[in-house]
Amino acid sequence: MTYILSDIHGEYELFCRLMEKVRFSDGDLLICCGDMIEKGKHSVRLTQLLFSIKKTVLLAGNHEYAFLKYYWSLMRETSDYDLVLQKLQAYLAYDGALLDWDTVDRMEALPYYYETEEFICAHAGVPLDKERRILPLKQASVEQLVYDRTFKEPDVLPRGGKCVFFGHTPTINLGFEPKIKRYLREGARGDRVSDHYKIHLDTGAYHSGILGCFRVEDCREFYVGQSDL
Ligand SMILES: [Mn+2]
Repeated sequence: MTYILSDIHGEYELFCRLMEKVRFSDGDLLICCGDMIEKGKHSVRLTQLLFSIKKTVLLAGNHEYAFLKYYWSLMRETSDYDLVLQKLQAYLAYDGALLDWDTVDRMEALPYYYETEEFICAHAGVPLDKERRILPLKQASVEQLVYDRTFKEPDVLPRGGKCVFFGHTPTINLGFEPKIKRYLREGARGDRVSDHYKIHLDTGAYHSGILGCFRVEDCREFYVGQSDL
């Protein structure tokens, strides 16, 4: 099975409970659409756990990107690598001391989008042309993929057959429940990914205490937190 989620933001316990709830196992694929770190306390512990899972597609969000920009700026300033690591550990505050070079290297290698025949994943969304067709992702800037706040708007529905999974803004900020928000195509039932224009994944785990994921094969949603809704 394939499970997609986003914006875990250091909420290690919630993430573990969610994986238990779906009985996640080695044959399953986990896709995380970015923002694993910051806000919650366990940025590094969570990131290292995600890196240890057998089958994953982990994308960078704006928080990983900001961390990497800080890292690159330090590397331009000094060749004292011990100092660089110390500063990066301080940047991730609460559990930053756990940060090692392997984790930094793996964060630097994170992609910014993921595309299949059926769907696209990107942290903030995808760039669209005036007719709302999805522009080639290879040409998109990192800033567009991790920061753009227009894609979340309910009236921004991408044309074409692919569903777009994204996060970045908690769904509660748009006046919805702290759950995954689906945008169904006209007349579609919603039991296939292709029935959706886009699926907004950010349950605002850090603020709401609720973390959800979406299962691709049967389009079921799973939640932990607030008595699991
Ligand atoms: Mn974000």
